[in-house]
Amino acid sequence: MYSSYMRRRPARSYSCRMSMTIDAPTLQGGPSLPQERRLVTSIPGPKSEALIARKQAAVSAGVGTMMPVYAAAAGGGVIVDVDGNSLIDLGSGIAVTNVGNADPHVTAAVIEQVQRFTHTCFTITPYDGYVEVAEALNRLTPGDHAKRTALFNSGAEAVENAIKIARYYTGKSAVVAFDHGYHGRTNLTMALTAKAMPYKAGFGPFAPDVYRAPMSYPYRDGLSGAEAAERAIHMMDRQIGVDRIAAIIIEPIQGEGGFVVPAEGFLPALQKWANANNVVFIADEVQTGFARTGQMFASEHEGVVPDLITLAKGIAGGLPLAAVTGKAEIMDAPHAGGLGGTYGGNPIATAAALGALQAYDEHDLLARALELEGIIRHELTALQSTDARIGDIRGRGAMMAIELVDANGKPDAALTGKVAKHCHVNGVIVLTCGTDGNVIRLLPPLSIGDDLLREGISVIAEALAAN
Ligand code: PLZ
Repeated sequence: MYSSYMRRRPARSYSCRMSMTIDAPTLQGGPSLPQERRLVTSIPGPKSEALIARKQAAVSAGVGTMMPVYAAAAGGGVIVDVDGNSLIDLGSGIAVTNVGNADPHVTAAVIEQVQRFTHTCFTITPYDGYVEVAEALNRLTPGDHAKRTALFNSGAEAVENAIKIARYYTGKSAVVAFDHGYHGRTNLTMALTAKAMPYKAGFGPFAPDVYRAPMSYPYRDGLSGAEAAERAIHMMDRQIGVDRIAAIIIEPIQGEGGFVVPAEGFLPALQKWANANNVVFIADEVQTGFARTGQMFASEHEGVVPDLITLAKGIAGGLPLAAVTGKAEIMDAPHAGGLGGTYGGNPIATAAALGALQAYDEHDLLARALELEGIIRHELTALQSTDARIGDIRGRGAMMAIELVDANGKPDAALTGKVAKHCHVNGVIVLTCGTDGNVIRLLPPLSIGDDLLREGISVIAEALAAN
């Protein structure tokens, strides 16, 4: 029974504008939560309904929400909502809780730190946790050259800073991103992001001197990695001129753009070209990083050694932290005081990161990501053999997706939306992505169990059968 494991804290109630009160049951999250899909109300239940109404009255309409339920606790492979429904989590809060929600390594480190001090500002009165995270990232990221790290708050902020550093180092200004790329929602990162709706429409003008090169998208373009790289390099040479290009930025596997895995050889060819032309090669591993793909960083699958790498999401078990790590001579180029921010590398977030890094190691989450890939590929391949609407299965590790198409092979966003909705109301959190909105992506926490993962995929199968 729900109440048998629910640990109620002293009753708290929150009164809202309409003087309605809602009990907020406080559960102990983390891996000890029962690992099951269990619906005790319709989705959304009454407590979530009430919160949805309050949200509408209090939160900017520009901030959309995908799931119609409000979270109360999470851990392992489930999120429990305020009505007591337990949902299978195949999203990890967009690839963040790789080590699992409320992982004990993370919560212990946070509690210890939050009781010592919560903030001093690293650029005013520094502390050791920041330095320790920098040392760890310098050690863990690809390449054995001398490295330096700077910490920030979000993926977008890391990307902004990587571009600043690349421009400073090269003395050049043009930046190249790729078709389907996603790099954030700030002004410069909106310029780098490909997709207009919902990220850019109405929010311009955007930062100048940003260009877009063609991506390698094997399912759609049929090109080899070498051919796709030649096409991109030709465009950059002819349309921009290499003597103007400070940096190229690319996700080794595209996230929001549709889990596009470039053809083998594409990334190494771009890296080689960049190195030969004083162009900083930035790998945006915000979504692919931290064991998600079965390597600590996705660049490693093809032996790519980026000049700079941007990191966030999986870095700190759910606390906001981001980083730029890269070659010492590039990272050390800006003048002292040129990089910073009030909260970057906040002590609670760095403590959480050190806890999360322990969890990656102790639970051997690299191996776990590959095991999850095996299960996902097996289940999805079986599904595809009887359903031609699954045009492509792709990804690596616990970052896998299906691209849904109609009878003519065209992207089928309507079907994708219906499949996702079916999953949501049946207790499975799945996310969609893709420039054409026709990709269902699976990003389970690496702490999910085999059976729960299989059950989640079986609900996707039901959703396809019902539509
Ligand atoms: N680079 C590769 O995936 C964030 C965005 C969700 P922030 N992706 C999820 C949304 O709707 O806003 C992302 C990413 C890559 C950069 C970012 C930006 O990271 O931490 O959201 O700023």
